[in-house]
Amino acid sequence: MTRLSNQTIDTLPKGVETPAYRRADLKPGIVHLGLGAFHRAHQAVYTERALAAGDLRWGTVGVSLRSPDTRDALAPQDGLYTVAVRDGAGDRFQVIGGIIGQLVAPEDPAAVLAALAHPDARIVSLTVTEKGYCHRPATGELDEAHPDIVHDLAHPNAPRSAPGFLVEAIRLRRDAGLPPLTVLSCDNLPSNGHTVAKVVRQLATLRDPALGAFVEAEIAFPSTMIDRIVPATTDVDRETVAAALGLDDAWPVMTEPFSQWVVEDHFPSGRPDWAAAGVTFTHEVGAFETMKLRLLNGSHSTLAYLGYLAGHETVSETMAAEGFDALVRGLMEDEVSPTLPDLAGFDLPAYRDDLRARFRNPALRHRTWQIAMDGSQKVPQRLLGTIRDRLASGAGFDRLALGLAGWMIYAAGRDERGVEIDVRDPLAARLREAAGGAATPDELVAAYMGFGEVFGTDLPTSAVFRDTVARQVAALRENGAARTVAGFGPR
Ligand code: CS2
Repeated sequence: MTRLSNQTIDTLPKGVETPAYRRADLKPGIVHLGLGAFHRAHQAVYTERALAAGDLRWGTVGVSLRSPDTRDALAPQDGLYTVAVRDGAGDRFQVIGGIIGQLVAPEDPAAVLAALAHPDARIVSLTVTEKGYCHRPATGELDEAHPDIVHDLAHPNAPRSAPGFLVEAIRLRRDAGLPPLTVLSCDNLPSNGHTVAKVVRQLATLRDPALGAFVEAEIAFPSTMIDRIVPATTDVDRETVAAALGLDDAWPVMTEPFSQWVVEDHFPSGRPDWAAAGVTFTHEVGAFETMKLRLLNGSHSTLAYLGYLAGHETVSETMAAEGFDALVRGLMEDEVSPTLPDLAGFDLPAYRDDLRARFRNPALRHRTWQIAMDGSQKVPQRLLGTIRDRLASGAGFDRLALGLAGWMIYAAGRDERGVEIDVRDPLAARLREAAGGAATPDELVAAYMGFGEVFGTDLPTSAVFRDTVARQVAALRENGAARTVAGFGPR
């Protein structure tokens, strides 16, 4: 079948939305690090609406920091790709035109730096996942021993890490007298703007204290809350899109109708009119971030680990299994919501109900294994922060502890049938080794307490924390995830 491209886009069926502007006129105002599915289903869609409104300064040059796969898929399509929005009412398709370049950093770091130092560039945004910031999850500090940071300090002009590219780009633009870039993190991190600011400032200072001072004084790092569920694309998805378009798209992205982007409005060098595209600008981003990370992502990780161990492949399948919806409802209402900051006028019960409905969306095959990735980088902000607040108030946290216990058993590397789990995590080997010597639930919890980069120094010294989690580990080991969750009882 013919490939989607500039030459074939005019053959698309009427019902497929296409770029409402002349692509050749786009300027490279945005450089995005981490050209993955989430960015292409989220920020790129908001930016597409801003481009359609006529402001063509905001084309995006996409950068892959690791793999050439996205570039190999999109380059033959002139950067065009399909967003497929799906729910019980069927699929709706939009072809996005705002990605005007696709770079692969390991192949040509100089090309990435040239895009970041381009006179038209004003924003560098990131979706590099939690592990892409080379930080210590428990504290947010730069991990100076991280192999990529060690490399970037030795080879600052040919960086590998996101912080390395950001620091070198800031230096190049400063020395060329160009307007400073706004650095816009779009990853699921608490106070993501402050997190990326801290690692960039620390790395810049290690290179040159004057550069660190320049970052402090001149670079804006607005925080954001991002939300859209975007499962990994499968070959069946590609067939579905090809049948709808009548053209092959090597890497469409599949997503839900819901989308939300809450952004701190701090863009000294300008930004697209994202507000007209549906983005919420507020100074209360932190409250939205905490709410979303703890309610959505905390529940997601709980469903991922317990669902995987119970033998369920997807989130919707897990939600349909006995006890899981009640577990998530109780987690959200009884354990997480009391820890959330007050958001005046916000309908929290409705938000919780919407989250559970989104998890149940049968049209999205969101794999538990996909969400289970990088747990060591996720549980600090998704579960541990909430547990700390519950401990401080003397309140119970059995459901949170069950989700954490699920991760501990998952990360040990074997499922309930003794089959090895393909655990993807920067700390996977060390976690598996630590768990290997633990015979009892108490020993397993104690083994993980040695990971200060995940648990910090406070939780390992809390007997209430260790005992509560060990109790849930014991329940999972004795009864399995399915029976333990079912036995948790109604919310
Ligand atoms: C998921 C998130 O893979 C994961 O860890 O929990 O990608 C989740 O789908 C998004 O944060 C939803 O906004």
